[in-house]
Formats: sequence, C-alpha cells, structure tokens
Amino acid sequence: MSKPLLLVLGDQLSFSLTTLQDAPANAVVALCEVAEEARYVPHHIHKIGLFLAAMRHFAQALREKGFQVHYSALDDADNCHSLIDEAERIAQQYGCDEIRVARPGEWRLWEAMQQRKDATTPWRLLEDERFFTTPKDFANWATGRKQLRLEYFYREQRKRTGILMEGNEPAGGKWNFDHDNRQPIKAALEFPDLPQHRFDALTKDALADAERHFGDHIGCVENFNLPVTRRQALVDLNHFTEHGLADFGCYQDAISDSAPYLYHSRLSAAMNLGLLSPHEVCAAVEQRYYDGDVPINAAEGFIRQILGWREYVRGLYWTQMPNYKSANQLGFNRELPAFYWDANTDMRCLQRAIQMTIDNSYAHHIQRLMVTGNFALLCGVKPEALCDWYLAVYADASEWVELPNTLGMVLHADGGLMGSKPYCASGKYIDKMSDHCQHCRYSPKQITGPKACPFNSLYWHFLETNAEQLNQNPRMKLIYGSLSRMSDDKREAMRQQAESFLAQLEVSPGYGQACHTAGYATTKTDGIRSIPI
Ligand code: FAD
Ligand code: DLZ
Ligand code: SF4
Repeated sequence: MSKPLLLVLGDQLSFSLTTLQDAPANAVVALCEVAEEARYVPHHIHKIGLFLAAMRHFAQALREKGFQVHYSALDDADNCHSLIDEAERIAQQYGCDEIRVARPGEWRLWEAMQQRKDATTPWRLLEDERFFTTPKDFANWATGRKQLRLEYFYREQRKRTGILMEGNEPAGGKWNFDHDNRQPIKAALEFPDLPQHRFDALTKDALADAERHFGDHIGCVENFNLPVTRRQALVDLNHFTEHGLADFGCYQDAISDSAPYLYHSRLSAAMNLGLLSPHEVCAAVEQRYYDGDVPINAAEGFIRQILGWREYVRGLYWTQMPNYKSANQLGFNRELPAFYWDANTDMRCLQRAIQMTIDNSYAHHIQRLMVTGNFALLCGVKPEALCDWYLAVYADASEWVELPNTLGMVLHADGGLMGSKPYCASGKYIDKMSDHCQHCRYSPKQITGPKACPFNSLYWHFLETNAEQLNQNPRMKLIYGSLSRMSDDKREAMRQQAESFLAQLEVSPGYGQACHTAGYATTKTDGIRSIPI
C-alpha cells in the first residue's frame, strides 16, 4: 500500500486543503520551517514570525485531529533548510513512496516540484481548491478574449457564485458602486481599533525564534499583532464586519497621515495563509448587507476585492508565468531608492507609508498603489527591484498576488494586461485623498522651485519620457493634450527639475547595499540554494 508524505506549506494552513483530503491512515503530514524561505528576499520580521507561529499552531491542530505529523523546526540539526530537500529527506526517513503537495503560491517552487516528478521519491502536484476559481477556470474564461478586464471577470464570478445576486440581477441594481467609494480623509473620522491578540507560549517562542535567527531583517517583533490561529483570524473577521465594513466603501481610497488601517479589513495575511477562506469572508460580508447592517457600496466594494481582484490576479499569475516576471514594457532600469528600506525621506507621504510598513508589515492598497508604487513608476524603478521589496516587506505577500499588482498594476510592465492605463498621479491626487501635504516641507501646488512637490515634475517627466508608448492610449489622450499645450519654457523647467531630482536619487545605493546601509544583512539569492543558519 502506498505511503504518502503530505507536505503542507506555510501558506496552506487549512483543513480543507486538497492534500489533506482522503489521506490514507499511514500518511505522514509534514510542515517544514526552512531558512531559505525567510531569506530568498529579506522578509519583514513580522512576516517570518507570522509564518512560524501559524505553522506551529496548525501542526498542533493537525495532531489533535489525529494526523501523524512531522514538524521540521529551524533549530533541528538535520534540517536541510530548503523546502524541496527537506521534504525528500523526511519522506526517506519515514519510508514514504511519494510526496503530495498542493500548488504552491510561487512559481519558483512549482517549477522545482515539477522537476522532481520523476525523482526517486516522486512529487505529485495537486490543485489548490481553496479559491473561488482554479487557474484552469481562468484560462477558460480568458480564451478568445482580446482584453482581460477585471470587470467582466468579476461579473461572471458574481453570476456563477450567486454572491450579491438577486435572481439574475446584481443586488442594489448595479454591478459596481466604485463611484461612491472615493471620499477623501476627513479630520473628524474615528477609525476602529484592532483586536489585540494574546500571545500563548507557541506564539512567544515563534517570535523569539524569528528574532534570534532573523533579527537583522526589517521591523521589530515588539508590536506584532497578526492573527496566527484560525480562532484569532475569526475574531478579526467579526471585528471588521462589525466595526469597519460599513465605512469601508466610502473611504476605500483615502489615505491618512496617522492611521495605518482606516476601515480596511487587514484580513489579507490570514486569508493568504489559509486561516480564513475567501468564501467565508465574502459570506460574512454578504450577510451583513442582507441583515441591513451595512450599505451596498460597502458590501459590493469589499466583495469585489476578493471575488474579483484576488481571483483575477491569481488567474493572471498562473496563466502568464514564467514570462510575466521578466516583462518590462516601459524599459525601466533604476534601482530602488534606499529610503524604501528605512523611511529616511523628507517627502511626507512616502515617509509615512514606508514607516507604517516598517512598523506593521502592512500598508493599505492606496498607499501601496498611489504612494510607494506611483513614486517608483514615476522614477522608472526596475520591476525586479520593486517586486522584491513588496514581496519582502508585507506580511500578506506571496508572489501569486504581489507580482501582478506590482509589475502589472503599478509599473504597467505587462503592457496593459492588468490595467488599461498606468496609475500615475501628481502631488495633486495625494493632496486630495490624504492629509499628508499639510505636514510636508514641499507644496503640492508647485511644479518647479525648491518647495515644489517632487511628484509634480516627475509626473510630467514620466509622461514625456514614455510618450511613444502611452500617448495613443485613449484613456491618456486628455493628459497628453494638456502636456502638448504647455509652453516650451515650462516643459524645459519641469524637465530640469525632475532630472536634477532623479540625479540625486541615482546616487542611492542599490538593493543589497540599501539593506546593508540600513543594517539589514541580506543574502539575496538568484534561485534556490541551501542557507545554513
Ligand atoms: P482590504 O482593503 O480590506 O481588502 C479586502 C481584501 O481584498 C484583501 O484582504 C485582499 O485579500 C483583497 N484585495 C484587495 N485588493 C486586492 C488586489 N489588488 N489584489 C488582490 N487582492 C486584493 N495583496 C496581497 O494579499 N498580497 C500581496 O502581496 C499584495 N501586494 C500588493 C502590491 C501592490 C504594489 C499593490 C498595489 C497591491 C498589493 N496587494 C497585495 C493588494 C492589496 O493592497 C492588499 O490585498 C490589501 O492592501 C490588504 O489589506 P486588507 O486586508 O486590509 O485589504
Ligand atoms: C514566507 C515563508 C516563510 C518566512 N517561511 C516558510 C517556512 O519556513 N516554511 C514554509 O513552508 N513556507 C514558508 N514561507 C512561505 C513560502 O515562502 C512560500 O511562499 C509558500 O510555502 C508557497 O506556498
Ligand atoms: Fe507627498 Fe508632495 Fe504632498 Fe509632500 S507635497 S506629502 S511629497 S504629495
């Protein structure tokens, strides 16, 4: 009789995982802590602590359910510190004749596992069924379409699942309430506090281990407050639907100088690790709408993020990889500015977004897209440098979701698959949506001169530099019209302002050096290799 090793990866912590279904009685379930996964980009210390704590709790829950579990800990003397090598070592140790694993969250692992299909202990790859759609469903939807627009994909998912549907019609009479969801920040708003999670001994040990092994990474464990068990994640879900959801819609695009979470759910990490299913999150939100607790623009706006965007980016990732990762449509080649690692900048919006990221391993969508993302786009930061940063610093980051958002949505590097136009904006947009500019030494109203907001000249410089690729885009005709009506003198002054700003940025150290300067000893690797700890 076959004896499988059931490998459960750090972001597969769900009892519904395909790998765990119909497990034969002799199966061994393996979870492996390995240094390589903490270091292939220099992950934030909260992210490492989260994975270690959540994996240890899930192993305990599996044992309580009667599974035979092998848990490889970071300190084990015989740990290979690579997921592939460690799984094969354990399989041999227990006399297993195959390794079963559900589709991982990153192509590099998927490829490495595919290559081991005919190994002495062969790998069997299963579909990860914990999403609303599989990559195959997405490929079927995409077949024959000229453009892969989120809106059509999303509507189809609404119809298919019946979520927020009343018969054949969308609840509230419209598919999309985005126009009601663009209110800027107001001083008088009060944002809900987060639940404070208790640290049990497992969590304390996990955080201490993260600190001991990876204390040189960005962030510090003291203010860690992420849910590490299903029970804690459910507390966060209930808290959000009760206190945040009703205002989520209106203020979805707002940015605050002081509040990191506003009315956002902060559920992404729990969902991405498998502590919550996207189905139950959408069901809880839909229920609040039908109970009359929240308006339709909040419920629809939130469900679109999960049933729409989350599924859509995953489909795009798996159908476009591996070529997707090397796309660079606008030919960007700048290194990441050093201040992305230490928030040492006098541009207030960037300083706050990066400092919140360092403090919490979290920034909300508009900070990621319109502050750190927009700035990198306007400066022409090369995709691999920016993608590595987003992957490292956010607790919810996994390549299937990070890459399309960064490379596609932020950098327009995929030539418009993710978005029909780049999300480029000047200081005027940040001033409208946030209360940052009143605390800044720059003025969002000036384009040139010592007080001018750098976003302004960079914005026009970006449009000029990339005109050949973008000026025929129907959604950018208006802005290119404005540019062409400017006098030559004005254009020259803006160009000079932007170029002198970029020249001073140019001297910033590159990726590895930036980490070094900020005190993070990184071991950035090009591929998979064992790293002794
Ligand atoms: P909420 O605002 O409360 O939204 C609810 C949920 O919707 C999120 O939890 C998330 O699951 C989903 N969602 C919202 N927007 C997106 C989106 N654009 N793509 C996919 N799912 C979405 N999200 C990640 O989960 N992991 C990442 O690595 C990641 N990297 C990003 C990088 C960039 C450059 C950008 C612009 C966005 C990225 N996002 C990523 C999407 C989004 O910013 C986060 O999901 C969100 O900020 C998480 O906070 P929240 O749970 O409070 O979200
Ligand atoms: C991010 C991460 C970290 C820090 N550590 C581990 C680990 O020790 N073991 C593990 O299985 N996964 C870890 N992960 C997540 C992986 O990098 C990877 O994204 C997923 O395993 C892919 O499904
Ligand atoms: Fe950011 Fe410019 Fe506003 Fe300063 S003035 S906070 S740099 S947008």
